[in-house]
Amino acid sequence: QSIVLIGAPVEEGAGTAGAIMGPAALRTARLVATLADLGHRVDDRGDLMLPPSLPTAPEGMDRARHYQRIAGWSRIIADATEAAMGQGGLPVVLGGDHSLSMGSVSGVARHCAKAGRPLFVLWLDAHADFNTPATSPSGNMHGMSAAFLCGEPGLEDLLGDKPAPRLAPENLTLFGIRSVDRDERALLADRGIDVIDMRLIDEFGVSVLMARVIERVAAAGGHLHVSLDVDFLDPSLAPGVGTTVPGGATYREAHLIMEMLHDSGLVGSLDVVELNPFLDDRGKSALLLVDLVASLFGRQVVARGGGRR
Ligand code: DIR
Ligand code: MN
Ligand code: MN
Ligand code: MN
Repeated sequence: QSIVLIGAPVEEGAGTAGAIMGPAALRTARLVATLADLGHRVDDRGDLMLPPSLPTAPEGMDRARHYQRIAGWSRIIADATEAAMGQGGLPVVLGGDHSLSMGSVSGVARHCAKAGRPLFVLWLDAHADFNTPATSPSGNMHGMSAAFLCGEPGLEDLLGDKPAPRLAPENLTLFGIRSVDRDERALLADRGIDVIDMRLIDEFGVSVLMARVIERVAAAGGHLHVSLDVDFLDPSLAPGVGTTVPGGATYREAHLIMEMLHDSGLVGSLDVVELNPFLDDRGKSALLLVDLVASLFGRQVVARGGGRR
């Protein structure tokens, strides 16, 4: 199976500019060679480009900043992940801010629906990204992507005439969460979203909590999409992101998660989002991300044998 790299230099979903440089920084940090050295076939498709003619915004979209551009991006990104999966590839979308997941996961969801496979999403993030245009205090669409995917109201025209099936809210796990807005918190509770916040991680450890997520996907024979937001990591490790939040995942927690995901054999698609090279410290965050992706794709300290353990 090929790993299909899809650059998505979208930055209008975030409040701070700079994520447009994310795909370039990940390539500079040797993402392609690193994956190839692990024995993978890597198909780097370069960066997507926003078409010059953008979708029009429905009435009242002023609460979703840069709606037209995000809608344009979402459509081409969804088509790209769906196509990659249709060709038997494993799409890795290089961001770009987290609004790109509205597109990437939608394309994956379309493929899974055709294949009759239930879709699960693991959202590694400091934030819940569960705002809607009505609840968002900022209007930044990178804070709305998880809610959009679960079918929350306000953005139903985003994908135009090729909408995607909604993600079942019970198949979404938010992991690493430590910053949630007031109305967003109420919505999460009401929808019964599985929220693994930092308190749970401190009490039980990532190993037990991740094993639970993996077991659920395995039992359902599901496809697991992983959406990795840089701010999931502690800001001391990964300063290259516009929305740092103290108390993030440690180096060892993050690698353990990636190693467990690799061993599960369940991950079929990935987003790496919110890297802002303009804010980074000599490429430190980009290099860490490439190391984490390497762990997800099989790098290990000593050979432990393949497959699920
Ligand atoms: C905040 C920040 N919850 C918002 N969100 C994100 O603007 O909706 N920051 N995603 O990375
Ligand atoms: Mn398939
Ligand atoms: Mn996010
Ligand atoms: Mn975040």
